[in-house]
Amino acid sequence: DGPSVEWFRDAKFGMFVHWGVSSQTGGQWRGENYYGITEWLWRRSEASREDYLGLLDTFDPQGFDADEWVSLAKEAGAKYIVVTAKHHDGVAMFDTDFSDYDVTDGAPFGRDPMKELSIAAEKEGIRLGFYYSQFQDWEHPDGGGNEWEYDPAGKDFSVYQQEKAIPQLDELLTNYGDVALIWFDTPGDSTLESARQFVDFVRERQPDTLISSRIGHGLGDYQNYRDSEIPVVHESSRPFEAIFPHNESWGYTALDTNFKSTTELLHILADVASKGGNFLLNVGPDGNGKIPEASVNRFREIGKWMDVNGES
Ligand code: JFZ
Repeated sequence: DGPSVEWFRDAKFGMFVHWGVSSQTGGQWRGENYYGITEWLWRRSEASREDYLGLLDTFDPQGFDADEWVSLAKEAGAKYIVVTAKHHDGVAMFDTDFSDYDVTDGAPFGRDPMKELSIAAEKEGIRLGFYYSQFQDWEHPDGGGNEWEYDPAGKDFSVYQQEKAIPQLDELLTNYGDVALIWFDTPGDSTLESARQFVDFVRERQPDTLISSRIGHGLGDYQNYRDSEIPVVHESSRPFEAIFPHNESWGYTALDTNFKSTTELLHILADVASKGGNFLLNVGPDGNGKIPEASVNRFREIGKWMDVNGES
C-alpha cells in the first residue's frame, strides 16, 4: 500500500526553490564571503541566534509574486514545484503558531508565501510540495545540527519533534490544500521510530502526499540520489528524482554566476527522463523574492525545448 506514485512517474521535470531569510545575503554577510550553499550561512558563520535570526527583521521581499514563479515553472513544462517551507535554519516560510520565527508574524513581510504559492499553483494546475527539514533545526535548542550554541549531550530530540516539527507539518498539511509531497532531508542520526512517526503523521493527514527517501531508514515513496547525481541505471522499484542546482548554491548567491548552460540542463533532463526519473532543477530567489534572470532565461529555453520535444 501507500500512496499512488503515478503522477510522479510521469512528471519528468520539476522546479525546486530554495528561499529563506539568508537569501537576503546572497552569501555576503558582515564583511565575509560564503561561496556555495548560502542556505547554510548560519552554520557556516556559527553566528549567535540573535545575529542570525535578526535577518527576519529585514525580510521584506515586496517583489515576491507567486504567480510569476508558478507561470515560469509552467512555461518550462515543470509538473511540480518543491519549495523550502522550513530549511535547516528553522525559520518557517509560512504562518505558524508553533514558533516565533516565521516570515508572517516575525518579519515586516507579514505575508504567507506558502499560502500564496498554494493558491497560484492550484490555479495553474501544477502540484506543490514542501521541503521540510525534519532533523536539522538550528533554531530549536533540541533540534539537530546546532552544536555551536547547544551541547548535543543536553538535547532531547523528541521535544523538538513533538513541539515543533509535527505541529508545523500539521499546519502545512491542513492549511495549504493538497500537498503533492513532503521533501524531508538530511535524516542525520534520527531514529527509525522518529522517521516512522513523521511518515505515519503525513499518511494520516494526507494519504496521497508522497514522502522523499531522505526521511531515512529506507522509508519514503520515491528515491532521491545524491545532489547532482544521476544513476547509470536506476534499479529500484521506487521512482526516482535527480536534483541539481544551477551553480554551487541552492540558496541565492551573488558570488557564483557560473550557471550550467541550457544545453547542459537539457542533457541532464534527457538522461534522467530516459531512465524513468524526474529532474528537479533548483532556483534560488533573492531577498526581494525575484528568481535570478539567468535561471529565468534557462527555464524559458527549457520550455521552448519542451514545446517541440516534450510530450503532453
Ligand atoms: C541538503 C541540504 O543540506 C542542502 O542545503 C540542500 O537543501 C540540498 C538539496 O539538500 O544537502 C544534501 C543532502 C544530501 C546529500 C548532499 C547534500 N547527499 O545525500 O549527498
